[in-house]
Amino acid sequence: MSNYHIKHLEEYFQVYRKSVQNPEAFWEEVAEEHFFWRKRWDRVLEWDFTKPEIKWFEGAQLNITENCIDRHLRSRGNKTAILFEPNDPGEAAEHITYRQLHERVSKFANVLKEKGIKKGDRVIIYLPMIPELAISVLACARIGAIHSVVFAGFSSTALATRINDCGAKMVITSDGSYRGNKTIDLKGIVDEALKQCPHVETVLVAKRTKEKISMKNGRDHWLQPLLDKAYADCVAEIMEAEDPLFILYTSGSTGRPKGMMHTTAGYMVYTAYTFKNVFQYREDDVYWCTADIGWITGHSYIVYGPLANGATTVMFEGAPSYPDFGRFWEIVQKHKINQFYTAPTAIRALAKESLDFVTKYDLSSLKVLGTVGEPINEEAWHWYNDHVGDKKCPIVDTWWQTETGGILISPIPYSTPTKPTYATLPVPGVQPALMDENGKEIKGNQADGRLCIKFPWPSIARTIWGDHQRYKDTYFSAFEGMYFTGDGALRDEVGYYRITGRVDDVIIVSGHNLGTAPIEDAINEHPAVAESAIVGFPHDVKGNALYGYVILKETGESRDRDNLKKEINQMITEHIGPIAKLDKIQFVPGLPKTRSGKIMRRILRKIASKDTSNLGDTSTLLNPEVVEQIMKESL
Ligand code: 7RM
Repeated sequence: MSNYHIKHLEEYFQVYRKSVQNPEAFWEEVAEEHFFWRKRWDRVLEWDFTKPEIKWFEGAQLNITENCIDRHLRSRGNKTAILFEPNDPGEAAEHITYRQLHERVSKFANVLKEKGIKKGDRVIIYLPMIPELAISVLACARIGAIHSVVFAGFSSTALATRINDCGAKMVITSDGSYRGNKTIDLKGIVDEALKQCPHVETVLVAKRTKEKISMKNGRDHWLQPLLDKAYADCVAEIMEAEDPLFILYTSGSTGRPKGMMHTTAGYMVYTAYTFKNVFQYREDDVYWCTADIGWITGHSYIVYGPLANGATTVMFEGAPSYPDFGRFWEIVQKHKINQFYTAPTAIRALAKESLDFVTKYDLSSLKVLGTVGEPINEEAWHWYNDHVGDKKCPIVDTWWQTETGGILISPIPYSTPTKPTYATLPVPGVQPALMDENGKEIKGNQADGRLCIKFPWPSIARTIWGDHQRYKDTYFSAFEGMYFTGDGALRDEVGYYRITGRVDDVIIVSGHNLGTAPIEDAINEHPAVAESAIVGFPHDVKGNALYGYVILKETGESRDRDNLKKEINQMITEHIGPIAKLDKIQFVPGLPKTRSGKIMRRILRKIASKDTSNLGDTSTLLNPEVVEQIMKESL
């Protein structure tokens, strides 16, 4: 029996038991057998959740790109590593073999070096889903630079905040991007952002749309001519196990985004291990995750996890609705996809369209279907199972977070019997706990509480960049000695977990985590706005949509309301991005507040979801009369 590849349920239970009885021996065995180390570790694990401090494989030396690329060259040199499918179905797909990937990453790494990037420097990557995105990520890792990918749908303000927060010297971008029938001027967004970022010395620009853009002399360089001149070999920087690999920003419930910092060895071991088991990847399979590399799902399960296993991983530039709603299934047929991993919001959007878009294509290559990002509702689960998987493909409902680096709760296909809406059982090495309001663990099956993890797993984020105190406060202070996820969960009679959703002020819209605070900050910048509060309400495609309650200043009272609504959404688009736009905006005379001045979002949430039969205790409100009025005028 191998710990590395679970093939049936008894094996899962055996492996799981071993993994919690002796986590260090368990992960040591996985690390030993499946990776290439320049130097072996001295200690497998050192941890203290009260500080908090977590170190895996201390003393080990490695480079993650040697594990993702070089060590496959001999046996898989001509195998496709990255299969790029462009936005436009008329443009040819590109197969990048492991050998070609080695050359392209090496050249790119040499360009980074030539432009003065050294180990430990931060590099912001703001690119669409084109091969240069994965290649630049790997090129950073090759030389020990810390990459921070910013999703190319974010606005210039959001980009500038992230550039400044991590102190990046370089930005990698493209002239523009394609998505569906739209062309976006990415370089223009970067130029706007950089007005606020004096420390950026270099901008590398990949050519994609060939639109005319402006290049700033001395700062901006076209990528291709530099690559053409670069050496095709680049010795990998030797990294310590706990050296930072990347920073990825995620929204918090308050204020600034949190730069989650992941380190090298543990992240590599865990993403590789979970990729192999959760997707049951076999040598000649073609695996496709539809996420963008700008999110953690793309980092762990498009780039690092698959490549560490020598897999063929698909990168799709486009949208599920372009040129029509059959695009995903056309790609599945075209590339004979074996594992397909997407988000519930995409499934719901496609399920609303004619079934012909699905039945038109041959989906018989599919073996495993996955979902991630938010709870999947029963209807969407069945549609996915019946029409995409033809009832033959296990659905892996994978629960995890930017902070966890990899999948923590998920069925293992062909081992764990699935159950709609349940993420089911913890991955080996993961020890979940449900906590009650008093901070006590609820033992036994059949429980409902806040989801915590009791013991470190190798890919847990090690800190928030530049703010360790916030890391401690956010994740390790709510429940003593535990990592708190921010999610609520149920456990059924056999111990299966069902994630019920966020219990903090993060709202998941179409699978994107949005903190309420940054959106409110953006709205409040509008000159006519005095104060605002955002809540989520159920939406049949997006999962949640945003409902904004806005108090106008006296000067705003006379303004046309429809124009104001447009301007408010415009503010949000500029500060955060179009994904954070409000579906409904209600102008209110006041917001329900506690005596300590905290907005009672619970009440606003109920009004927004038209569930006002029982508003709960409003006696602690400073201004109970405002609730009546908000209810009367609600949308
Ligand atoms: C991977 C990712 C994290 C939050 C998390 C949950 C929610 C993710 C599921 C899920 C129910 C799932 N990272 N979430 N997966 N909820 N079932 N299978 O999405 O940092 O962007 O979001 O997403 O609330 O805390 S993330």
